Amino acid sequence: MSTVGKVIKCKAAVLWEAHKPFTIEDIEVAPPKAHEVRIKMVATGVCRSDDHVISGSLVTALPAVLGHEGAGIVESVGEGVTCVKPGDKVIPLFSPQCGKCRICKHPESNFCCQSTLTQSQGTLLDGTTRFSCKGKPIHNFISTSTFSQYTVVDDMAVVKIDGASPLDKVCLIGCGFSTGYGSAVKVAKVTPGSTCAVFGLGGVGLSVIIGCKAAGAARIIAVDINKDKFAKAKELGATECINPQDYSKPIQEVLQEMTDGGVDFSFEVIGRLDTITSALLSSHPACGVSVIVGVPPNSQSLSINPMLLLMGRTWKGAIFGGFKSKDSVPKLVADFMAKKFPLDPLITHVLPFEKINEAFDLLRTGKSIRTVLTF
Ligand code: CND
Ligand code: ZN
Ligand code: ZN
Repeated sequence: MSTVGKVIKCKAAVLWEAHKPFTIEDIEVAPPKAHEVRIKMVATGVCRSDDHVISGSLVTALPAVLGHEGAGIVESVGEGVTCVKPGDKVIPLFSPQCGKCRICKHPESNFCCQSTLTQSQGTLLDGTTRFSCKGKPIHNFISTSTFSQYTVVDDMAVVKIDGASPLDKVCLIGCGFSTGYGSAVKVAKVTPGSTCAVFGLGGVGLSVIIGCKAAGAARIIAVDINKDKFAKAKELGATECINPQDYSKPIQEVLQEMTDGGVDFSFEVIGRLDTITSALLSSHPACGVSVIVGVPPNSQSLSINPMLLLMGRTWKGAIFGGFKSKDSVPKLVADFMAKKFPLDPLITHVLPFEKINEAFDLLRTGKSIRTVLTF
């Protein structure tokens, strides 16, 4: 029986309040309105940014359906949708591309003016949500809300991908892989023969390493306080691995000594102010580029001596690896299908969607890289 035009009753993981586990709830998902797309989710990765919401470090309206690294199949489309049709395999885009705004027309930038990322109202573009539970509206999360059997997204926040692609793997292209890889190849523009330092070896940091290697870096120094992450970092291209806890001096001094004054490219892929500073200081003061990838705690600031930049250093950051999402995601999926980069090493666990709290425990205890939840 067709579900088109009808409310769908299904399961979703609802976060009712911060610092609490998810509860699997029966929710109602209203049909897509004009320029919206309803998607049957097939798989979703678990990224630290979702956990930042639970810990309160990233603020968004609650209760909400979180999740931003998913892949699924279009169930139905609202009026005026031309970019996808029912049955298409798709990836929802937490960093949308409206195609019309100043930034979408800018040759380099990717942070579309329609993005809801820096707002926390938790709705679709029209200011409302299609989710409800027990008669109460449930908020969306950054255009995606993938922790649900069905989700509705704006058509600027979804893209069709190769129909042959395995959704339980390419879901990582929806965030972790692309964010890390793009930070190296597109944002930093790592050069052949260069020296890189990557702080934080989760799914995103390891994807930075894949990008540094693909760009031809000669040295890739991986930095983490969890030495269990080192084997995988080496497998993916790290040439050295260091643990700041093994040294009595600040890690930036260790890196400066190891690299004749500082690395060419450093990446902070944790989301902490102290490591953002360490990564900046470990880049060479005259020629270094330091990229912020990790999402820092809400409303916190750093005080930096401008002299740190005056000698020529570059300090930058980006969302989604600087990729224009609609243009890039199908190409990245095609590159994965052509075996230009791996995703399997990033997936350490696969669990049924209902075990979502277990997946977050694995992330918090440092035991997983990416857990993929399957529906
Ligand atoms: P994950 O938690 O898997 O990895 C972080 C790694 O950092 C772990 O291996 C930790 O052991 C390590 N770590 C923690 N504290 C320290 C420390 N003090 N010194 C050294 N290492 C440490 O996270 P992830 O890979 O899923 O995500 C990483 C960050 O990227 C996180 O902040 C997330 O919110 C952010 C992000 C950014 C974007 C973007 O578009 N810019 C998109 N998604 C996620
Ligand atoms: Zn993410
Ligand atoms: Zn735009």
